[in-house]
Amino acid sequence: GIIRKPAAFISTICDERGQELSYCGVPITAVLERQLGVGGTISLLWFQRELPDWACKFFELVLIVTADHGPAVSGAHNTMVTARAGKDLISSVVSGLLTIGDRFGGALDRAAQDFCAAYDRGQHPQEFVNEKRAKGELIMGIGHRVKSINNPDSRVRELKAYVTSRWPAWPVTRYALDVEAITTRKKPNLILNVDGIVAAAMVDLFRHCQLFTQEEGNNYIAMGSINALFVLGRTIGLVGHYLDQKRLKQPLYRHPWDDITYMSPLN
Ligand code: Q5B
Repeated sequence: GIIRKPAAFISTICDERGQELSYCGVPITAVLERQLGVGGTISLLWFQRELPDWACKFFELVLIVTADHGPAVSGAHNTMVTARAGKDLISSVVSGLLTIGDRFGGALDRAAQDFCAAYDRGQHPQEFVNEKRAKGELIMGIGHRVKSINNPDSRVRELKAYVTSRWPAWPVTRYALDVEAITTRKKPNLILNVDGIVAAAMVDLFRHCQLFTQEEGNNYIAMGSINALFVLGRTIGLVGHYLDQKRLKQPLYRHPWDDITYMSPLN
């Protein structure tokens, strides 16, 4: 009989071979006619299922509120410096993206894992905070350089309002808010930040939309799918900062000497 050559790749999210491109089996014309939008496209290409409208709209809300947070943050700064060094769009955007990590914009996956593990083991939020402190670990999804209870983050307020009005249940988000109530008593800037609220909401989305098993939800978190929302959103802003610097014809950046403390160990 005919022996089929084993395929080098398996792909399960997109098929462009027929007359019409399809995203996870849904023809592109249907994606457009049914107005699935960017949220619905993420739902098909990342999660291989059609998630409910409230979930797709949430993805779009996250993309909007994480798109940019000014020129001073690590990602935008790197992109601007790179653009001003004469580099191209991709190099400049990638140099911004590479700053995303635990402390800046990339705390979502670990925040999701930590909040949901603590919630699942029935740990009181105060014990969770105490345990983190005892281990000398920062709580992912908590804290902000400039936002605080006295200068609230409107992005977090909007996300919280959306989740608490649209989610079938949101116990992990409740847990994260209970943690925030404790940490802000210690320092006003130890708020539930934009990473933290998206992370907790995504755990509740995976668990309560009735379209994922718990194992599937946990796997998507472990794979980095929640950080991916921030990465995708912030890419919009990084492209904006690149274009801005080029449009303004900004010269090569050199950091001023008076803003550097030179300390040689031999002097
Ligand atoms: N302390 C965010 O730090 C920041 C604590 C904590 C317990 C915590 C810090 C942090 C966890 C990671 C996280 C996402 C680095 C942040 C984002 C996107 C962004 C960014 C933008 C955008 C801020 C001072 C004192 C120390 C610390 C204690 C601080 N955080 N304790 N758990 N999580 N958070 N990252 O203000 O006793 O004085 O020694 O790493 O969630 O990135 O806009 O900027 O859209 O672009 O520099 O919003 O919180 O404070 O590190 O000097 O600490 O607070 O132990 O205590 P800060 P530090 P002590 S959202």
